[in-house]
Amino acid sequence: MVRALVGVVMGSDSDYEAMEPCLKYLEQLGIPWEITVASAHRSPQRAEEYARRAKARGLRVIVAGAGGAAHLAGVLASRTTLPVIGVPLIAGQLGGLDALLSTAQMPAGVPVATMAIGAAGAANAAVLAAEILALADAKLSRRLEEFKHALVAGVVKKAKAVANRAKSRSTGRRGRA
Ligand code: RP5
Repeated sequence: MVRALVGVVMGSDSDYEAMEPCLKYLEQLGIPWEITVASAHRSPQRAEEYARRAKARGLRVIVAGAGGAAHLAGVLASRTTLPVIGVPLIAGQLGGLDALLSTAQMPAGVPVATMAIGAAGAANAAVLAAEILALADAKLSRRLEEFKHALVAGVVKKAKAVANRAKSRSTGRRGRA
């Protein structure tokens, strides 16, 4: 069995779907992960224990996704020297702004690298975790380079598609005249 390097923790099982992009990107980049649920409010001891044992278990980065009054990433960060990446999720009535502020506004000395709200944030948590791990992993660093090249290629493809659409639009207009 491959030992997980990234621990993904969610405040609730209801966060699973929102955090799936994180798992997808970790897999794409070839990074072994594990996932669990621990709530800063409903099970603070479980959250604390997870963070306290994470490094000794071989984890190198923790990703924490939570919605609402999202204190999970901060609580985990208070109990470990591993980098903690927080993903604010949409839960309840405030569209994730509550989770964004709760995750980002940490006191000095206890950093949480806070991502964008929702799917983009979940994906970026995986990419940032990869960038941290790649500092000591040349193969992963190359995979990240490829990943970034693929992003550029995707934009070039979109630019061509848009140019073609615009071209057919102006050709059509000329045809009508
Ligand atoms: C947060 O409250 C969780 O991270 C979740 O986003 C939200 C709602 O949790 P459930 O009531 O669905 O368990 O702690």
